[in-house]
Amino acid sequence: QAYKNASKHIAVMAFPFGTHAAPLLNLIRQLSEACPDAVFSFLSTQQSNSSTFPMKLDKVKPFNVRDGLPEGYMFKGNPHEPVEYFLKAVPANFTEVLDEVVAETGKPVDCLITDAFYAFGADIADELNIPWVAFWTAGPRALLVHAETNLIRQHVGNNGPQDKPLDFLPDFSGIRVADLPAGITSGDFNAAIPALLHKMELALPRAIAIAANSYEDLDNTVVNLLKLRFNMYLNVGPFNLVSSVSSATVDDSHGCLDWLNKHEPASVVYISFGSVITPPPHELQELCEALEESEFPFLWSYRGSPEKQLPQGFLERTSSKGKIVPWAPQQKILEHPSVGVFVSHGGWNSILESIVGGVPMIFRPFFGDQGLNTRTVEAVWGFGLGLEGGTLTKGGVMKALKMTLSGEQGKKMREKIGLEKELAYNAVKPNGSSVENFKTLVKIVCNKPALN
Ligand code: U2F
Repeated sequence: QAYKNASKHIAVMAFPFGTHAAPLLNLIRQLSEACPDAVFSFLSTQQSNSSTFPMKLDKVKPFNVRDGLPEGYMFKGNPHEPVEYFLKAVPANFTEVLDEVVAETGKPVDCLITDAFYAFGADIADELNIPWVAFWTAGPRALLVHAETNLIRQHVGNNGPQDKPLDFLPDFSGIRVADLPAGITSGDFNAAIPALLHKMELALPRAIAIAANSYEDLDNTVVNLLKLRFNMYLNVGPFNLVSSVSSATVDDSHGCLDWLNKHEPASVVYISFGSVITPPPHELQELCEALEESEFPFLWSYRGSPEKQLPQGFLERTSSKGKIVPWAPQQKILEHPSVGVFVSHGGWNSILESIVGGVPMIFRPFFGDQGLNTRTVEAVWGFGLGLEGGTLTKGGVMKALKMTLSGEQGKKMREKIGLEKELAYNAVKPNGSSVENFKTLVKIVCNKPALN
């Protein structure tokens, strides 16, 4: 029925790993509200759809595509493995389902929106003679280093000196070769993800627009470079502020917010390494020792089984100081006045949420954009710290906690991130930059002016 009455059919192809599909669905729900006569077919894997689709939506319909895993596949802990299998199945797994949807509904596709990772979006859109909109889920700086991979390789060569600053790019003098994602100047360029991102570099200039989960004032010099590079680069975030969707679904079944209510302002360490990573055992050991010895109260969203994986007796010994939960309402936690610092892996969504909460950060980056995000927050924006040596050590964590929670530097960071928070709020006010950019996106996708 939704298809029969719709004046437009928009196909959406999500990347079903990490926190990619959720912000894309978030954007699509906003678009659906702004274009009520359009129907959206949202294609992702079954596992991704079942965790991202909160409920049945009238005009946004999920469709499952093959995940490419061999029969009987058992996950053994390497998060890149399912991604590699999946990437062998694209784009056929998407196009076969899209063809079925079109055949069954009789509604040809008018516009294609994909995760920016999918260079094949450009080919599918060309074949169907429709516009392609790419959605970038990470920060502007990470997009720029992928867009400028060739230039960066020309300047630093392959496997060049790790401490060389990237000062040939505007506002990059604080960023070093070592901070770049693998596959730009080092690592295996032919591995699945670097190859995917290189294809993305070549295809993105063909997108009619790139929409991103950020806002104009965050990294403005870089944003301006992206605008010169692409047909249209539109910051339409941060979604954690724009969306009426995510804040409505706060699940605090573990009582984190009540627990935080019992603590002093800016005193608690919140820890989460996102949706993909669990740090290796020896680093967990060091982190636990640092928490135990420094005695700051902590709230830890822990992926895994803390009883088995954390040092013996740690849970009992820290039970009056710490709370460990399997999943937490992160945005609400970061907005709680008791939280003083966020220890994370440097995922983009976490950084945006920390900005909106006004909470300084400490990073242990693992892969992809995380090293670049860490260095950007530390050296360019000044409201967070990377750890000495880049990994979790007892001494390094204790020093960073002390600096951010009780030192002068922590105070300065809090002031700086407070200013950034204001800019984020300004972007989403009526007539704010993200709101205006969203209207432009609506015109492109729905081919008509946005409803106000
Ligand atoms: C990949 O990111 P991740 O999923 O590992 O990490 P984030 O971008 O920080 O997103 C984690 C999200 O999960 C939420 C949290 C964030 O929205 O609020 N969450 C929560 O609600 N409760 C919890 O207990 C724990 C987390 C990738 F690994 C990164 O490098 C990229 O930057 C990112 C975006 O492309 O995708």
